[in-house]
Amino acid sequence: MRTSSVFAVLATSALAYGQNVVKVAVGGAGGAPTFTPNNFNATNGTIVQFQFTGAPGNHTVTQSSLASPCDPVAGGFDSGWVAVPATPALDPAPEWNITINNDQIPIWFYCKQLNLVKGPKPHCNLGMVGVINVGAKNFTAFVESASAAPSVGQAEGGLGGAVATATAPPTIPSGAALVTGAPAPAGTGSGNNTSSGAPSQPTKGSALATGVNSGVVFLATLFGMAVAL
Ligand SMILES: *[C@@H]1O[C@H](CO)[C@@H](O)[C@H](O)[C@H]1NC(C)=O
Ligand SMILES: *[C@@H]1O[C@H](CO)[C@@H](O)[C@H](O)[C@H]1NC(C)=O
Ligand SMILES: *[C@@H]1O[C@H](CO)[C@@H](O)[C@H](O)[C@H]1NC(C)=O
Ligand SMILES: *[C@@H]1O[C@H](CO)[C@@H](O)[C@H](O)[C@H]1NC(C)=O
Ligand SMILES: *[C@@H]1O[C@H](CO)[C@@H](O)[C@H](O)[C@H]1NC(C)=O
Ligand SMILES: *[C@@H]1O[C@H](CO)[C@@H](O)[C@H](O)[C@H]1NC(C)=O
Ligand SMILES: *[C@@H]1O[C@H](CO)[C@@H](O)[C@H](O)[C@H]1NC(C)=O
Ligand SMILES: [Cu+2]
Repeated sequence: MRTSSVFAVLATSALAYGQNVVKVAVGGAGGAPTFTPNNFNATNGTIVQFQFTGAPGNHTVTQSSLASPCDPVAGGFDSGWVAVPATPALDPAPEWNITINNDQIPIWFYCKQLNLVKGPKPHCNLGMVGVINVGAKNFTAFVESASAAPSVGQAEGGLGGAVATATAPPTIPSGAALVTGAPAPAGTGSGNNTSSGAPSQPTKGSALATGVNSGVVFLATLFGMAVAL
């Protein structure tokens, strides 16, 4: 009784502070080309917290489209390259948050990696793709279409647009590397097309400056609240 009321309070305060969060692991053990989970729903205001925990890993989170699963979509988000060594394990892992701005439109994404960390093909062909808010569309068909894509688009995107946006590039703790392409600023263009913003150069310093952030802090905060209650 007491326990459940504590959790009810936690859930309520998390929502009150707009901290509806979905964590997605980018990359799997041994370089596996995966997003976990890769098909989920997230309402407006939800933070999708991409955690680059796969080691070794060298991946991107890049918005695409149902029509072209392995190509960046105009005005879409793009984390840029985040490389994680096999060892030592990074704690916290590199991390990138995007906020859902429109939960009525499916948000498709893929990894741009062509190099064969694992497996015989680029990661998008191997199923390193995902969707947020699939609605009536068919994720299995999207994965099949990605596996057959003849090429994997490498253009650099930015922080995103009207359907989902980041406010900063990924955080890069010591030991990891943001190789290229800190995302461009979110465009100020109309609608959801923000592709007029030119991709910016790497801003490794600013990424490092905020590198201590992680979901661990969020969990620790909740834990502290639970203890306090
Ligand atoms: C990560 O992959 C990108 C694209 O293939 C490449 O340019 C970069 O050198 C790689 N970084 C590391 C540390 O392997
Ligand atoms: C989420 O935001 C979008 C864009 O403002 C809006 O069209 C949509 O109705 C909102 N979703 C809900 C469930 O209110
Ligand atoms: C997401 O919502 C759709 C309906 O819009 C539903 O069919 C699907 O099962 C939901 N996915 C998950 C993982 O709950
Ligand atoms: C989704 O796509 C898969 C692969 O093309 C297909 O086998 C399946 O029947 C489709 N499901 C629906 C509900 O259309
Ligand atoms: C942009 O919005 C249109 C409809 O308003 C939608 O069909 C399209 O998928 C959106 N593009 C992105 C990248 O979200
Ligand atoms: C987005 O805007 C750019 C530049 O104005 C344009 O070239 C491109 O076709 C637009 N894309 C979409 C999907 O509207
Ligand atoms: C991502 O969002 C979560 C939840 O609000 C927060 O705890 C975390 O610090 C954020 N991470 C970054 C890198 O901003
Ligand atoms: Cu990848």
